[in-house]
Amino acid sequence: MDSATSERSATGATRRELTATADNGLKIVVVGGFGVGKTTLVRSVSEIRPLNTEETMTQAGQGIDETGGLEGLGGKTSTTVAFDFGRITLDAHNILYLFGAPGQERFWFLW
Ligand SMILES: Nc1nc2c(ncn2[C@@H]2O[C@H](COP(=O)(O)OP(=O)(O)OP(=O)(O)O)[C@@H](O)[C@H]2O)c(=O)[nH]1
Ligand SMILES: [Mg+2]
Repeated sequence: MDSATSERSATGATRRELTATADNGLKIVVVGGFGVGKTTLVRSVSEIRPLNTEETMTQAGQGIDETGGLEGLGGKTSTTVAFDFGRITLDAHNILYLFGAPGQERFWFLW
């Protein structure tokens, strides 16, 4: 990776500036129900430090935001309250922007 166009953030995630030739932005919105792994996906594949809009789930969500079935997956304790955002440079001209929607049914109108 070109050290002139990239740097490591304090968290160790790579920060890459867009190349000067990048002129075509493509977008994918990742949607799906609560806890299916949208945030995990965007975080895993993004070349930039992903936008973090995760907040801790509280008792107010008990009985509404069900984490049943997720116990064996490392324990889900937070949820997306706005949007995930990440980026992948496909080639010199094409940049893929990834958005992850919130999963609760009350946010489905956003999709
Ligand atoms: N083992 C395993 N666990 C996964 C995988 N993908 C996601 N998980 C786990 O499943 C849970 C998914 O959580 P998120 O990525 O926050 O899911 P989300 O769809 O963004 O959830 P909301 O934004 O709250 O709707 C987390 O506990 C992850 O650690 C996977 O491929 N394998
Ligand atoms: Mg999420």
